[in-house]
This record gives sequence, structure tokens and C-alpha cells, in this order.
Amino acid sequence: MATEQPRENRHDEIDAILERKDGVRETRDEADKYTVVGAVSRDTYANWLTPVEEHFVCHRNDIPDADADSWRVSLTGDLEGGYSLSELKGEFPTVAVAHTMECAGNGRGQHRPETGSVQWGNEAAGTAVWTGTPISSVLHDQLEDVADGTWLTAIGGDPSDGDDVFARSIPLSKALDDCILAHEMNGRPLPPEHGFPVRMIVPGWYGVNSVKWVEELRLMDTMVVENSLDRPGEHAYWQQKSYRIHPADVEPESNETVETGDTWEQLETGEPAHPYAFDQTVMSLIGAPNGESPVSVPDDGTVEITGVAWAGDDDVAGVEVSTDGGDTWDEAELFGPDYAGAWRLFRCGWDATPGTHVLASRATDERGRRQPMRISNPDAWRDALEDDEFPWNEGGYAANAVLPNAVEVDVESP
Ligand SMILES: Nc1nc2c(c(=O)[nH]1)N[C@H]1C(S)=C(S)[C@@H](COP(=O)(O)O)O[C@H]1N2
Ligand SMILES: [Mo]
Repeated sequence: MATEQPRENRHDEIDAILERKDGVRETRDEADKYTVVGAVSRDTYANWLTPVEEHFVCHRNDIPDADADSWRVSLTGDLEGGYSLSELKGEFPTVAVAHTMECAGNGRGQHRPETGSVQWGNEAAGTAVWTGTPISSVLHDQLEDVADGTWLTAIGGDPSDGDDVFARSIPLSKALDDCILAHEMNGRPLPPEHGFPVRMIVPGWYGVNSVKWVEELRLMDTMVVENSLDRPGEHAYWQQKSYRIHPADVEPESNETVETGDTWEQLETGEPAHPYAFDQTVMSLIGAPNGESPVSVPDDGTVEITGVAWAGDDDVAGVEVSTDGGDTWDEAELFGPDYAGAWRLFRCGWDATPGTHVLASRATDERGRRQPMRISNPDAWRDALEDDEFPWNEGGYAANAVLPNAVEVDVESP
């Protein structure tokens, strides 16, 4: 199957991206399939806005050679028609949304034993302001009599070197709530690797849902399953097989629908048995100190620890910071911009003493769900959450454990 083959072009793509973006570096991909670069430094997580140069990139197929003038987004399934890029820009309101994009595989490299594929540490997250056209405006005049439980499937125009189609479905309710077809990133035209000329942005949901190079939006009674689409090839790989959270040696079942897009709720309830990577689980990262160079204590003795915390569709309720590797915790202060779907900055003063210290952060969302301390062993799947562990899973998805993201900091004597 296509998705198992190494991809020739990925190294050329990565080299070209590294030339344009000096704030990212290549990430190890065991299978040599993905174009993957991630944030060079934790400094990215000491700031609210991620410059394009520092924003990670992740995709499986070759970047399509797109012409903005002839690109079209067709509306299919229970929809009809379609729009060129200039029609999308000209016929509908333009909005901007702030979105923290995190690859569902962020933290995969923290799984022991290793899970294969892309070995992300914590460098696959970033917050950008995306400009584009609201899905609710594009679909507005075609949505009379639409039933609850309808799904919207976005299909990428990236040519697959096998036969899988990059198609991802989200509940129509989410699409109408806050999703956009984006054509700018941080006020600049969309770079090719981020989806030029037009991509979905699904605020607060894992990156895989934000389909790049969108060429078709399809309204359906179910999420995409095999034979859902009017085109050749395998349709459901990216929705039903890949990006599912499951223990070792399991092939997840295909579902036509699920009750909730809340990934954590699916994990907790076991419904469906193998959750989908939809909205992002509660997570935080310390950005400063970055652990790369020693810290000198300022005259007043207090070092400020700064980081970011996010929780998908939910708000971050609070963040705790530890300076002793997770033994004791202090409450941090949330500050700065507060947009749904985007991370919050946090800060906490630290009376630093000379020596080596392990700093960690732990966020809780508005529903009281807190980041677990570590990733479980592979056989602890079902009980993991109760033991304050994130369930090791074969794809390495949705990991949000505290300790693997801790940062070791040397404090110099004055
Ligand atoms: N068409 C298409 N869209 C895609 C992908 C892809 O392979 N093809 N990769 C997805 C994944 S896994 C992620 S994490 C995000 C990354 O978006 P970025 O590269 O702009 O950061 O794009 C998503 N959209
Ligand atoms: Mo991803």
C-alpha cells in the first residue's frame, strides 16, 4: 500500500523548506515517508504567535504544483457547485482565526518502546493567525434541511504516490462553528508547504484535520469510509486506519459516525473503542528557560518561567509549574491573548538556586482533565488514565504526558 513506501521527494522538500524557514529543523522519520520539520528550540513556546519560520510542517504526499488562478474547491455530496480562490475571497466575508496546530503525533518519540514513523519530541506545535473564508458562509445557502449528525469531508489535492486519497471528515457542526478555508498565514500568502493556495483550518483540533491544498468539500451522512468518494483509490485510510488511538497489534474498526469530537472523552469512555484524533488533549510546554544555555540568576533572585498551554475546544483552567521534577507544584499565572482554539501564555516566578533543576508544567482544562505524568507501558492501555498515565498506543497519537516534556536547566552561581 502507498502509505508504507518511502517517498523520494521528501528530502528535496525538506531541504527547500529549511532554506525558507530558519526556525525549524528536520525530524527523524523511521519510515522515510513524511515531510517533517519542527521547531528548532523551546523559544517557540515562550511566545504566543509562532512565526511562519518556526511553525512545524507535516505531510505525507508531495506538495502539489498549484496554480492559484485555476485552483477550484468543488462542493460535492449533498452540495453542488464550487468556487475559485478569487471567488472565495471576493464573494464572502474574510475573517481571521487564531489556531494552535499540534500534530497528533507530537510526543510520539516519547513512547517506550518506540512506535516507528515520525519521532516527534515536542516540536510539532505552533500558533498562527490564519486568514480566510468561513465555511459557514460558503455553505450558507445550501444548508436547509440538513440533519444533525452530518459530516463535512475535506479532500486534499496532493497527489498520492499510491492510491490513498487524503480525506478527513469533521462534524458539520464544528465546520460551521469556527472552521475556515484559509489563504493566508500570519498575514502572508500561504506558503506551499502550509497548503497554498487554500487549506482547512479546524481550530483546536489536531493538525491532521486541517487538510492542506483543499480541492473538494463533500457533505455526507457519515464520516468518510471506503467507497464514500467519487474517485478511484483508497478513501478512508487517513480517517479510519491512521490517526486512531489503539493498543499494539490492533486494526481499528471503521465507524460511520461517533457521538463526540472530544478525543479525551472517547479515551475515557472507550466509545468508540479506538478514538479518533479530533480535538486536542490538554497540553503545556515550557518555553523559557529553554534548557539550552545556563541561566544566571537576576539581582532580585527570581527567574521567570514562561510557557504555553492549550486544550483543544476547551479552555485552559490553570497551569502548575514544578522546579523539582514533579515532586511539588506551584500555580502559574495565565496571561496574554485569550482566543478559543489557541494556546494561553503562562508565567511563574522561581527563586532559583545554583545547580541543575528539572522544570515541568502541568495544565488542567475547564472540565478538570489534567495532563498525566507519564506515558504508560504498552500493556497498561485500559487503566492508564486512572493511574495518571497516558496510554501508550501503537500510532503514538495524542500524547500529553508531563515528565517527557520537562526541561533540565543549569543555574549558574552569581
Ligand atoms: N492534504 C494534506 N493535508 C494535510 C496533511 C497531508 O499529508 N495532506 N498532513 C496533515 C497533518 S498530519 C498535519 S499535522 C498538518 C500540518 O500542517 P502544517 O504542515 O501546516 O503545520 O497538516 C495536515 N494536512
Ligand atoms: Mo500530523
